[in-house]
Amino acid sequence: MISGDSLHLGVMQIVMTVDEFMVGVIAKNPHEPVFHQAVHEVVESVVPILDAHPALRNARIFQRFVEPERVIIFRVPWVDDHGQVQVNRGFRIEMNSAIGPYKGGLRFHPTVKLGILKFLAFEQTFKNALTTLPLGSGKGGSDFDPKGKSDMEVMRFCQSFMTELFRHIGDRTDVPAGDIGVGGREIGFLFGQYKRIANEFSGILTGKGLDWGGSLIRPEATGYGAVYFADEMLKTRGDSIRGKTCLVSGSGNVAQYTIENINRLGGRVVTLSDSDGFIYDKDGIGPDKVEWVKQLKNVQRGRIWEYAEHFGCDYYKGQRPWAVEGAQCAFPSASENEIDLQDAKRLTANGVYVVCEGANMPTVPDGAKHFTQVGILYGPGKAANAGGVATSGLEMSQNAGHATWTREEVDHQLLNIMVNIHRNCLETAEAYGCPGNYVNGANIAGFLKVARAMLDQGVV
Ligand code: NDP
Ligand code: 2IT
Repeated sequence: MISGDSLHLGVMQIVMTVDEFMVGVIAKNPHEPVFHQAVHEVVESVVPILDAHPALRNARIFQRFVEPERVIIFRVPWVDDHGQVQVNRGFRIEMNSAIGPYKGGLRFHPTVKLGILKFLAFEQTFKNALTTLPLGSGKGGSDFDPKGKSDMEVMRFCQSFMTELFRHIGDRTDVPAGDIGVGGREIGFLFGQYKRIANEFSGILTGKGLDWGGSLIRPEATGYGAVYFADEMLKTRGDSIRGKTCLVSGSGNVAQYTIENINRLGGRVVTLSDSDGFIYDKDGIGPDKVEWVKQLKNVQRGRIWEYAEHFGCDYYKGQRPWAVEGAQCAFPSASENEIDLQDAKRLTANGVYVVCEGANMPTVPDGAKHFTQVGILYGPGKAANAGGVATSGLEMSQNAGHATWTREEVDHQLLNIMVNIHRNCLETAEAYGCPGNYVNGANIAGFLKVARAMLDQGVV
């Protein structure tokens, strides 16, 4: 029930189709195709809700969803190891604070632009609502490329980035974390500079080191959570991840812990990738090999072809792993739009019937429609990868209570949260006439929670 249905705003009922709405979004946000893509998918899901609740349309709730509360863009100058001045651009999108402080990661990658961060911040609104924790939404980052930079260059960049960002964040205002290109090393440098210039030790970032306020299981959480979500989807068909052969893309944080959890739950992973290509290890990437990958990627910062050389398996340069035969599950865990329509068709033709998104929006819209039409178990990123930000929420709770929970305690809470998100998506999809459609379930459930809060709080 939407409490504001009887609220009189003194306006005629506003009626708008998906297409009319998108014309306005595109005109107002030109050159931001991934932002348009993310908005289009959600607006398709929520139009029936807007039709059913005039209070939401009349309060222009969805128009407010697509307009960030605040966008900060800033210059990030730094000096490289050759004494040359470099200039990057920094961003923070403070998207929606209806249900909690802005919360979402920082991405450092040369492709970062305003539109990419707006799509990620928009997705974060629904994802964070699904966690059941009091987390608003945000995203930030820079077009800085950490690849090939020395630790000292990364440190100088992070210090310059935080020298501007620090005035906008706070443990009850905006709490960034990691994303592509931002892991434990970067969070450490960012935290050190914040503490130095703010003269304050507080939980202004998540993904912190265990010795200085971090939470056990936060590094593992996104990957572990995606596998828990896949297992829940399989349970609806009396099945489980045990014995399944899985395709994983990426080889960073999300991919590494996705494989670790698939191994823990008795499945087997045969692929890994980076932006240069993928490896196919028909013997499976067991626990020892996962440790080797962590060393390669997180310490030596090497490339995935080195895995093929070391373990003597196949490497496919410039390709993605979606044509590999003999798998039942796929966990895209690298980047947006990494599964196109042809990949999606090939996956299902080869017998894959679980696609569980560790990455944000890794499937193009036609690919996602294909998965829904053929009726496979398709878990969209904003539900399936919510374990990362949820465990960030658990890190914030521990910081606020000056507490440190055990590994088992945090993992147990993560599992519970993923089970609840799964149930919420499934029940919402059922209630709104599209049983088994996790895309609509996630969009509608996330939307309703934030929309109700916005109605309660008036026109802000
Ligand atoms: P990492 O930086 O740790 O790893 C990213 C991986 O993806 C690397 O293997 C990278 O390869 C590959 N990659 C990046 N861009 C591309 C591209 N354009 N094409 C092919 N491969 C690419 O990042 P994460 O593992 O943290 O993030 C992966 C995905 O998961 C992203 O979509 C992120 O938004 C999402 N996510 C992350 C969460 C987290 O907690 N970290 C939480 C929820 C979602 P290379 O080294 O060659 O660049
Ligand atoms: O996309 C995401 O959810 C993240 N990168 C994690 C955000 C967070 O605040 O932990």
